[in-house]
Amino acid sequence: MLQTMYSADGIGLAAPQVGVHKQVIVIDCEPDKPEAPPLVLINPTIKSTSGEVSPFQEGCLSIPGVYLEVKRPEVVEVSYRDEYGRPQTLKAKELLSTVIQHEMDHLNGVLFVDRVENKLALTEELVKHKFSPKAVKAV
Ligand code: GNR
Ligand code: NI
Repeated sequence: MLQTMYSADGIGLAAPQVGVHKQVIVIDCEPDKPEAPPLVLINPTIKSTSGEVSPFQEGCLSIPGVYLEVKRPEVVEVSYRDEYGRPQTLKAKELLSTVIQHEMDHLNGVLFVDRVENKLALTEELVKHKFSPKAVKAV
């Protein structure tokens, strides 16, 4: 999964995106920094989220070229097991918080386009990137 994420120039990847039906996500928000190792989150659960939400321009390797604003809680606290099977918790904000929530959505079959509030912008962006009329109509 890390290889796939790095070769696709992604900063996160969820197992279902590569046909693996497991609760596993990998994240590396700073791929150019060797001192910041990638995160592996197994069976992640959200312990808490902040009341404050903030907008962030999101993209997804499963919907190439499409970038749209999504509002999500600013801070998220997650429990998970790392690649060694050790229980961990992590409190994230900013980009990491966004990516954790984006990846955890994938584990539940939710894509960021499902969370886009501006439906007009969504339709326009999907048409622009040649997604099928059926995919657009389902919006
Ligand atoms: O590479 C990715 N970048 C990104 C940018 C903003 C918000 C979320 C992401 S995740 C995405 C990789 C991906 O699709 N993971 O599921
Ligand atoms: Ni994605």
